[in-house]
Amino acid sequence: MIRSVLALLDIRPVHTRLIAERHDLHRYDLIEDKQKFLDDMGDQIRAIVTSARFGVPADLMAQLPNLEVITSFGVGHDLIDLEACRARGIRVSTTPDILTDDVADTAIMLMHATLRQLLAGDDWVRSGKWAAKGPMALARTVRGRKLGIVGLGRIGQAIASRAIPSGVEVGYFGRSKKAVDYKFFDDLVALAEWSDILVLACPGGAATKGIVNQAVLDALGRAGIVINIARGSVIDEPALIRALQDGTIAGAGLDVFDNEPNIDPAFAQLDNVVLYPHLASGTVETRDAMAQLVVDNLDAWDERGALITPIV
Ligand code: 8YV
Repeated sequence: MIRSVLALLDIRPVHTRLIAERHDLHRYDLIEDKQKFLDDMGDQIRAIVTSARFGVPADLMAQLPNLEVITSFGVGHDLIDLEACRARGIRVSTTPDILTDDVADTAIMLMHATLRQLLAGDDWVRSGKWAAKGPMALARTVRGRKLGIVGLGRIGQAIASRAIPSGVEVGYFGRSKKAVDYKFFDDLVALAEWSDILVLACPGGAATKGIVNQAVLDALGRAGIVINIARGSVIDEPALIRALQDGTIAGAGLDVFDNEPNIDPAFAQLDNVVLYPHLASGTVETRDAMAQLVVDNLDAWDERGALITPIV
C-alpha cells in the first residue's frame, strides 16, 4: 500500500473508489482546511492523483517532502513542473494513446461544425427562421481545403488520417520533419499562409505559449479558420478575439481557452465560433479507460516501483 495518496479530483467515481480500497486516499478537493491538512499529513503523502487540468501547483509539491509519484488523468503535462520532478526524483505518468481517437474526432467535429455553420443551422431550425425566411445562407465545403496541423504527434496524426477522406490536403508544422507524406513547414507563419484551416494539436507550456499570434492569424487570412484542441495558451487569445471580431479570420472551433472555465466573455458574443467546454477526451468510454490507467499506474508503482506510462 502506498501511504498515502492525495487526489486533487474525483477522476471517475468507480475508479476513485478503487483507489480508496487499495490505498490510504485523501481527497484534497474535499478538504476544507488544506493548510492544516498539509501541516499534519504533508510528509505522509507518497503519491498524487491529478489531471491535465489541475496539474500540481508548485506550492503544493513543495509541501510534500516524501512525494514519490504523480499519476495524471490526461495527456497534457503543462501544469506539472517536470524539471522539478526530475530534480526530486519524483516519477510522473500520464494517460496517452487511449484518448487520441476521441480528441481527434473532436477536432474534426469542430472543423465541420465551424465550416458548415452547424450552430447557425441549429438556430435557423429552432427559432423558426427556416419557416419564416426560407433556406439559410450556404456554407463552404471542406473538400479541396488545405489543413495545417500544428504539432504532428499522436493526436495530430490521428486528425490528419481522419481529415484526408474528407478531401483535404494536409501540411504540418512541428519541431521536426516526420516520416509522413504531408507537407512539412519549418515556419508557422508559412504554414498559416498555406492553410485554409489551422488545427492546433501541440502540447501547451512555455515552448508553445502564444505561438499562434497576430502574424499567424494575418497569414491565415479572411477565409481561414482555427481549430484548437491543444491548449488556450498556444494562441494569443486577445489577438484571436480581435481577429474573429474584425474578420481577419473567418471563424474558430475551440475546445480550450485561457482561464478555463471562466473564459473571456467576448467569445459568447461572436457568431463565427463554435465553443466546446474542454471535453475533447470527454466520453464515458475514454474517461473510464483514462481513470483505469491512473489506477493501474498507482498499483504498478505500489507493486513493483514502476509506472506503466511514465513521462518522467
Ligand atoms: C483531460 C486534456 O481529459 O489530456 C489532456 O491533456 O486536456 C484532457 O483530455 C482533462 O484535462 C481531464 O481533466
